[in-house]
Amino acid sequence: MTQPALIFDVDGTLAETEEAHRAAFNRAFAEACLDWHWTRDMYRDLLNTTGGVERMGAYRATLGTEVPSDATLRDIHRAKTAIYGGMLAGGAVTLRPGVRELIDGARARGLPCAVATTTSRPNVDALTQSAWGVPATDIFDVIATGEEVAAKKPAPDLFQLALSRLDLPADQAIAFEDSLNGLRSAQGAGLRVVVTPDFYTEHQDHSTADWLVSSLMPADLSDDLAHLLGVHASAEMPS
Ligand code: XBP
Ligand code: MG
Repeated sequence: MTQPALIFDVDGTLAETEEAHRAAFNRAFAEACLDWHWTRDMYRDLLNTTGGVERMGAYRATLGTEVPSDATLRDIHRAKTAIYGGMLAGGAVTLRPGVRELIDGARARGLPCAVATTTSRPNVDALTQSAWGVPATDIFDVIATGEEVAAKKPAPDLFQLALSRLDLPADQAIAFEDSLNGLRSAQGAGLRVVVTPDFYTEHQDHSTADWLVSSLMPADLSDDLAHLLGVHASAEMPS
């Protein structure tokens, strides 16, 4: 088979962004004079609901209240996105080990690289600006983000949208994910999936993944995956 296109999740996969998201939510709550504060333990459960607005709605439901209104939650989420963008511009997040080398190497070999993420387009640009100093379109051939689909992960819509924009069938691409919701989404679109769990997802069952790896560094890839990606286990020269 020819080398596959690569479709990347963003949050948790390209970078451990969720602590920045959580801090941005908490700052936005405080600025809105809302007495919500999400701890790490709460956030681990809250992440089962993908999408920031949906996550706030799910939390509101646990409180048994209908306030703040949906419109207010959307306003708070807009503020949260601005806060998060500022945090990334200030260098709050770096790429996970191996990500830069994998993507830069794939691009150099002409493999299409795409994004399929629940988060919004400004947040994808914030990450590529911070990590590569360029907008997302300079790194990724195709970008599919949460505001473009009817159903977020674990629905397959985001990966289906990325595949249709790549103009490729699912068997000519591989998805990279960190979470069970993401794994289900990618598998629902018929993709083979590499899962690299992170701080917030390591407790989940990712056993149905095609590859389960601790990082995307060459040394952590299985031989078949490294071969498929055209990655060599060590770039070191023999001494
Ligand atoms: C990540 C998410 C996102 C972020 C917050 O899911 O669920 O909602 O936590 O982003 P995945 P927004 O990595 O599976 O795509 O607040 O911009 O929605
Ligand atoms: Mg993720």
